[in-house]
Amino acid sequence: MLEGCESRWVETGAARAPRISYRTDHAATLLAEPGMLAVFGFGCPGAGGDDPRWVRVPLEPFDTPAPLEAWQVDGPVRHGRHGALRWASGGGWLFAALELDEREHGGPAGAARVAYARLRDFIRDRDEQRVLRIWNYQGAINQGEGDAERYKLFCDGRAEGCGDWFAAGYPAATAIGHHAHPHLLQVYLLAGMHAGTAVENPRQVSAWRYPRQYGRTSPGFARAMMLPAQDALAISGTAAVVGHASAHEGDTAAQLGEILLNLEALLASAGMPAGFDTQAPLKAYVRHPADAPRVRELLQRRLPGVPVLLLHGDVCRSELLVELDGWRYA
Ligand code: 3EB
Repeated sequence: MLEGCESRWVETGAARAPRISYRTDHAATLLAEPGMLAVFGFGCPGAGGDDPRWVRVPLEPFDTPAPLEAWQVDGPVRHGRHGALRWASGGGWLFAALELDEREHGGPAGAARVAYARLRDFIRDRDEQRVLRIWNYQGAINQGEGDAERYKLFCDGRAEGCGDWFAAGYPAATAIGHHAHPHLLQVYLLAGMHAGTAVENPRQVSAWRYPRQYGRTSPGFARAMMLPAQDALAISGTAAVVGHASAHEGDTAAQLGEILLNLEALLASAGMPAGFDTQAPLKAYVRHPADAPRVRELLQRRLPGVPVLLLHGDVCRSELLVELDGWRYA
């Protein structure tokens, strides 16, 4: 008596994808629900207590009141701390999060190196060894010139901290600049017991093959990750990058149009049905607050009914004004 996604579970033996959704409940209410792996508040929301599953993402939402993001899995959830690292596991999934003060680690590169080394060390002893999706939120991401731009230093440190961790293939990822404490680096991830399938975008050069002009260390991420049961696609931060070049400099609406073309190409490349639906939670990171109403209006027109959370965030190339990421369920 199995139907829908559950039949995929039986076929592959892999756990059903976490259900990611935006919810208007209080954090404590969500954390008390069965199978709650993690709950995210945006900006500086009220207390979610000291539960390791409660995450304050340092990006201001453009909607008030902003919803919380909930990750829910099948089965009981355990959680704990490992030094500064917080984790939760259940249903074959692992959530882990770490916030560092760059000043304690010699700057952006050192902090990224330590963050990735600690996450790697922690995950080494876990059943859930396969990192599928990572989020990185860095302060003042575009500050500094050339190879000394803070995002590029982050890329250097990330690669050092990873070592050969992702030699077999990169996870999907997002790297966005926040406007909270400038020295705060936040990294969190989703891992599972089985490998996913990395998906690249035929319209875009793979990030790890970007030419030298974008930095000493190419960013290590896949454009998307199909989860092991093939029931959900985790979509990396997607900007108006075509080939390896930034498109439509200075034109937010045109960049958004290009992003939607990139997303369509990515879904096709993943073998996913075209378009997004009411089950597909997306985020739009908008550099200039003045652009937020226009971005919201365009997204409502182009993606009607799709839950999109608008956040104030800086894309890692200063000429890029908007970026989308999120999930597409099969
Ligand atoms: C891009 O396409 C935009 O460094 O982990 C998107 C997603 C971007 C992830 C990362 C960077 C990262 O190159 C930037």
